[in-house]
Amino acid sequence: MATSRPLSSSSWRRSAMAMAMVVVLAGSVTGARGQLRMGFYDKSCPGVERLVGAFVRQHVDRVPTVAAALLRLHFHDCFVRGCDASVLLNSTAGGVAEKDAPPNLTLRGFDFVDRVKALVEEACPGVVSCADVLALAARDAVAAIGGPSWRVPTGRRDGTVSSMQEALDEIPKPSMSFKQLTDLFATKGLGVRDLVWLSGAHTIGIAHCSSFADRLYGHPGAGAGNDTTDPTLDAAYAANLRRRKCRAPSGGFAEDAVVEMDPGSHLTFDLGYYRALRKHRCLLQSDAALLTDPAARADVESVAGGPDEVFFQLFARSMATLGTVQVKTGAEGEIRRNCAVVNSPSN
Ligand code: HEM
Ligand SMILES: *[C@@H]1O[C@H](CO)[C@@H](O)[C@H](O)[C@H]1NC(C)=O
Ligand SMILES: *[C@@H]1O[C@H](CO)[C@@H](O)[C@H](O)[C@H]1NC(C)=O
Ligand SMILES: CC(=O)N[C@H]1CO[C@H](CO)[C@@H](O)[C@@H]1O
Repeated sequence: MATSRPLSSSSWRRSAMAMAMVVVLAGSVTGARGQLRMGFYDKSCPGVERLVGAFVRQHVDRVPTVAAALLRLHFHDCFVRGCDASVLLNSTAGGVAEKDAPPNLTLRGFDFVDRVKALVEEACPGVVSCADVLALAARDAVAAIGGPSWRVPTGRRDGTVSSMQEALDEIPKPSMSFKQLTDLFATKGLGVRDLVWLSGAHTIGIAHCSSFADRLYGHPGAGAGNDTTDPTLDAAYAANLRRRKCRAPSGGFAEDAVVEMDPGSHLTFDLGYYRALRKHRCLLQSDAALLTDPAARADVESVAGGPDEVFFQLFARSMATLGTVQVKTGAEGEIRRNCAVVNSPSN
């Protein structure tokens, strides 16, 4: 727009504003998120998405618990160094990896991702990233147990660094308050509602008793001489956890016992999580935290009323956003051949 006429101050302001908008828009298009695209492998590895989908469906039909494992892996991956498959790397002599950090101790599904990746490598060696394989497999696994599906643009590149300390710092802890959770999500470009809808992932899967032990015993919110259970946990449900689900045969507390996150339907992607949460029957303090914020609580109550489709759409949209967090694209990173090790470990 070459014009020799000096701009009046108001039209200067207008064009400055327009320019600012162009910069903002260009930023979102050329930023890493913009470089992911639907069907990134259409030419370089045609059929890869069908290959992943078929393998995942076949296995999830037989072993539905795989779905929760993959969904959580994808989430943990995206929260540390962006969705770059760093979560899949093994520890090395150089350092302890995310995999081996305490909050990650209970992650499952590594073998499964390695098997999908091996299949993909057979079809197209060195083309498809582990980060994309994980993002696609998580999506397909949730769909396979009757949950929603979402768009997964591809083109993620794999990182070469995995650090236990970063996982400790970046993965949300079940003991976190609403404010701590929303602050952490904000650092990933995720809003309050993304927290509310993504927490709905806890409608599937399991938790170890150690993950919510402090809600059952010695909870600081309970008075001395009282039952020390977290008062925000339904009393009958808490008693059942203490006396049955988390009780070792010896009578002590069974740290390693596992409990269904959504009792009765932990293999089905449904509204069970929000319905249980409404009744204060969720295992984690971070779940209960959603009820401590009036707006989040209203969201929980409205989505719990159904139908499933409303939650599905909201969850799908937030998952699509989660899958783009701080991704590496273009010439960044590498396409790992084996998801557990970087291509040139000597570097
Ligand atoms: C909001 C913060 C979150 C916290 C504090 C949190 C924490 C946890 C904890 C402590 C467990 C139980 C681990 C165990 O004891 O074995 C768990 C399980 C799980 N989480 Fe989360 N989580 C959060 C958000 C999410 C998100 C956003 C997703 C996915 C979108 C997710 C997906 C899952 C799944 C699927 C399981 C079950 C895993 C299995 O069956 O092995 N979580 N989470
Ligand atoms: C990564 O670690 C797992 C578990 O320790 C092991 O079974 C696997 O062989 C390792 N993978 C590589 C490529 O070293
Ligand atoms: C026990 O809990 C009740 C209700 O929360 C409270 O009123 C009472 O003061 C507590 N007792 C003690 C000894 O802390
Ligand atoms: C394999 C590994 O690194 N395990 C660690 C998990 O976390 C506990 C503490 O909770 C450590 O003691 C382990 O070394």
